[in-house]
Amino acid sequence: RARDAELRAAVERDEFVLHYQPVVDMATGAVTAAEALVRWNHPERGLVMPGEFIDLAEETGAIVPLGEWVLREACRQAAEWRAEIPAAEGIWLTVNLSPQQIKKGNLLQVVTTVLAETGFPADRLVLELTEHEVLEPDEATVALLEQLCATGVSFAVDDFGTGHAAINYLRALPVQVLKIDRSFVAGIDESEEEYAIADAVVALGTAFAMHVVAEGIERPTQAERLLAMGCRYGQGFHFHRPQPPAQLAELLRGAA
Ligand code: G
Ligand code: G
Ligand code: MN
Ligand code: NA
Repeated sequence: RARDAELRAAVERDEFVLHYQPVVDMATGAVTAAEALVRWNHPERGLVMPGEFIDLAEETGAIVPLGEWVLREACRQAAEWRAEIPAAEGIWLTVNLSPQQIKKGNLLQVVTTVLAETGFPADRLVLELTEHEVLEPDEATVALLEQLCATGVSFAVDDFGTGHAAINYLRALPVQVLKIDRSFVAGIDESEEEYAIADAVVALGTAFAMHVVAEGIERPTQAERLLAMGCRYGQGFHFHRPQPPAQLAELLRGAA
């Protein structure tokens, strides 16, 4: 309870910051998207990573105001980049959503308001859902995703492959991007079996006409093998680490 109050107070006090991890077109190295990742700039502990507070925030519901802050701040920042940097106009902004935001928050209104306030274009925003949320979506969730989709925003399934989602739901939901979890990428340059599994997942995404993004790419051999499978987009330390806003802006300026 004390830590819940601390988290909520930290949102009020504006103690969170966003870092951004680029997604690249592996054929060209060009940045195609930036994923907003939250960090807590704690007055005593320094920069605290989400692994240390997201689970608690989800349990207590503090993720709802925090998630709204993340969405607003990411759209505000990205709109600023679009105004100043030519290469920023062509990229997508991706923001992680918590299941709580879908179930409890007035998400349609939040997204609509944030886009209107910041001037960030809906068709450049991608909301990342974890596979657990699309596992057995209730009618209200399907309706909400369809309403959001109608505003022009897109959806990505994050950590794909870890939630045992029935692939049937990929057909029922308006999801345009599949992010293959890093656990499926890790061994593809070391084991033929791991390669075959990743290859099948890429084929699945392609069959559903989705953009496929591989996560957690740490070595050039992994990127080469993914490209050979037909997976065009990648994210991982081999390309770029999550970085503070100023550093991402510099990267985008250099791309012009
Ligand atoms: O940033 P890091 O790279 O350590 O992220 C760890 C985890 O925290 C990831 O699974 C990521 O999806 C999650 N995460 C990071 N930022 C956010 C956020 O703004 N909202 C939610 N719900 N999860 C986030
Ligand atoms: O679950 P989600 O994909 O939203 O989380 C992003 C998390 O993955 C962040 O914590 C980020 O630091 C981490 N990450 C990004 N690229 C790599 C990578 O190449 N290797 C590993 N181990 N982690 C990564
Ligand atoms: Mn993500
Ligand atoms: Na992920």
